[in-house]
Amino acid sequence: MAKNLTTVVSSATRTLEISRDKLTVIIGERINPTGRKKMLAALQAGDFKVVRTDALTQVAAGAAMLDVNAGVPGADEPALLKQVLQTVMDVTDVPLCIDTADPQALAAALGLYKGKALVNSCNGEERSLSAVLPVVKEYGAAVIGLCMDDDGIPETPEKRLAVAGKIIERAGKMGIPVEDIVIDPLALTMGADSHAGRVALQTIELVVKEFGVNITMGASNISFGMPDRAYINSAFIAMAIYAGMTCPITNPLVTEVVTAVLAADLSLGRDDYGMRWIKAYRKRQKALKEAAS
Ligand code: THG
Repeated sequence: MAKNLTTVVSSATRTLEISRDKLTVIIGERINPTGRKKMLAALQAGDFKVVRTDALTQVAAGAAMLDVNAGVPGADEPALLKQVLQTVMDVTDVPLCIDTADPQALAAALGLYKGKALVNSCNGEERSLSAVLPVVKEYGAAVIGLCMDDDGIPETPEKRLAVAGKIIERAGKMGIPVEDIVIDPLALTMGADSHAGRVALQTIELVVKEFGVNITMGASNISFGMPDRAYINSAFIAMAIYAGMTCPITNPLVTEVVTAVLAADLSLGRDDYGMRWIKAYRKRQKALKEAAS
């Protein structure tokens, strides 16, 4: 059983520790034009109002970090990602997760970012390891490692563990410490494969036991194509937290998901005196009263 590691990320003014001994860190997923027509159209038109609003509402709803993705087809991604990132840094001080598959956009964003970012992501493919890890090292960032490689996404938890191990080993050889690697076991949709949830959960258990690293996941992927996604997502996220996930990438505007995270932290003894749960309850009550008046 490996020791639980702490990943430290920061903004210009705030430091955040991600660990299984602390409250779960929600990484707000919404600053991402993929699958969001309104944001895509706004970014294409050079309008950053939606980005500003999404940053503020997600933090108000409980996101302790924000994922920033500017993947607009045909756009100059290094330039656009920098603009989106600057917009987010202008309105909030939570640490950011820079979500791009383009190494040039990544370097441009890390050059602009103030603090220690979480890079989203590299995977076990040779091409990815050799392009992303040197940039991560140069800027002293932390990085998400996806459990997939040149052969695709492995079907079994054991094979995903092996990919995680390969990423951790390669990062270590480059001088990136193991605590700065956050593993994503990969949540695929259960709409296509009913075992997708179980495989992700078992991968979390294996990776945590072997390496003690922090774990993230695009936790709403699991329910794509299913009805009543919020119920699925909230049950799944609570189970994944018990298995060892520490920083889910998800939508904090969905009450079921946020309350499931709070209840999971309470149930695992991370919420002293239930103060956080009670505070969130009062906030919901206040919002209800304001909506009624
Ligand atoms: N792992 C890592 N990073 C990731 C993912 C992952 N980044 C991208 C993605 N997956 C996580 N981000 C999102 C963002 C949005 C949605 C899901 C995952 C989403 N959007 C709504 C939909 O498609 O129904 C649109 C909602 C809206 O318009 O408000 O669900 O797995 N490391």
